[in-house]
Amino acid sequence: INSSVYADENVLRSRFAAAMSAMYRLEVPLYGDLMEFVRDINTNVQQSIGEKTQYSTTPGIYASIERLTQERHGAVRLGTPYELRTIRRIFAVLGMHPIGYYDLSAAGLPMHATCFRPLTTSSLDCNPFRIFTTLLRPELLTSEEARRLALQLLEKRNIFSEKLLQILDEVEHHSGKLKEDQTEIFIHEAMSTFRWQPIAAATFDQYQALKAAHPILADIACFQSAHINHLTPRTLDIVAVQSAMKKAGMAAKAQIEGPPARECPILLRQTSFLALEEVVRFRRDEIQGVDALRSQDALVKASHRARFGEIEQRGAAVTPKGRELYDKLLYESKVQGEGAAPAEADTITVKVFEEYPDTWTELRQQKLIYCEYKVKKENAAPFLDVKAGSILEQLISEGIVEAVPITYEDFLPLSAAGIFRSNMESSNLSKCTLLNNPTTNLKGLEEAMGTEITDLDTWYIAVQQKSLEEISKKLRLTLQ
Ligand code: OOG
Ligand code: NI
Repeated sequence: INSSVYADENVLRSRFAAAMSAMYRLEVPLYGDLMEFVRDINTNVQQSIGEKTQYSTTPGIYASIERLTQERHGAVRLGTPYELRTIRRIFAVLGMHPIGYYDLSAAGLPMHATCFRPLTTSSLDCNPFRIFTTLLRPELLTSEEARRLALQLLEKRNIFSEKLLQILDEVEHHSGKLKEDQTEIFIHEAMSTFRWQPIAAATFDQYQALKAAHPILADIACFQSAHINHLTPRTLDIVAVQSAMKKAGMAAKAQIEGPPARECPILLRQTSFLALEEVVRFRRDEIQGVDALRSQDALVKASHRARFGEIEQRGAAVTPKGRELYDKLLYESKVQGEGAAPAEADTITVKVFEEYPDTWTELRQQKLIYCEYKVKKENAAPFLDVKAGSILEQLISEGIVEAVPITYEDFLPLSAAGIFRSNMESSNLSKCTLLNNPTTNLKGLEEAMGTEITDLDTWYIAVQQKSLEEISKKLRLTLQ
């Protein structure tokens, strides 16, 4: 078989991401403005490498401006296991696979999530497109009535075209590969699953009933597609973009989610501008047929807020020990900053996080972050003393090996919940309750999807371990 018959999944993912970006730019023009701020600021930061030491070790700083300019994550909210399984099949064609489990129930949201992204470092370098994908957990809703209505609406809708399903079957028949000449139609058909549909699948009454039960429920269950609800460019300086957003009059969220600004960025910092009010048309009642949908007068004109803009700055991936310290300090800053004004709360967070080491050497030596190790001097004859502690650390201080923090490629559940909340009408949100003590349910999400989810730490450990094996081989040393 001629391999050029099949599309390369990295190229395909780039084309898909570009198509989605173009679509979203038309749907939400502010997203286009945001991308321009981010591109300009990233270019400035990269040009200042060498001048400002502040940036010189920021993870991703040496990434090509091309990778940074095209790098995005998006998010979709799904209603049923069938939708999740089918989305999983679409993303598999693009080389994106589920990794990480995010329980959002602790934050009062009846849902859990995973992220679809490339799983090899080389495909991440080609295009790190990610989609944060949430699935509704109807069993957590307290209102029996709202649950029944949501499930009834979800059962009736079909967010995938016949053509798309047919292509997916063919692809799976050809061991997961899409034929090159099917690329265009595949992207076109898949896009319709994620496109905003201005005519709702629910009636206005149904929409209002679900919104009263939980605002997120209305967004998940009332529409004809799984509309992409944001696309997030990655910036090298989130504070600079945040102030550019405010200057341009965008309704930027008051606080940046995640860790505070640090010399050595860790994990992920995110902020967003609030969802737009969008015109939606609803049917008046359920018995109205297709004909009614063609006549605009028969529809109720209302609006819905779901889609927003977001930016992110990525730092180093942390180990479970590093994560524990992060969670502890974040909790402490929330407790201490309770009721404080945003600026004051930020100051408190910075103060609390002074306990988190802030040099790459300390972070690495205390095993708080993951690193990729690289040989800098190939033929050096180092003086190593087995009794003087870690051989690896000796190689680093001799300048033979370089330790590069691994970029955090994933998400944070509390930050995600903060982003969700800032984009819902919060007056409604405080009234929402979930079933008492919801438990995390990784197995449930895996069963719904029909595949296993790669564990985050397992993934980062493997990347680190592979680099250790490579340097061991190059230097002919045994490293632990
Ligand atoms: C997803 C919100 C979470 C992030 O970057 O953490 C998210 C959603 O609103 O559907 O996108
Ligand atoms: Ni996001």
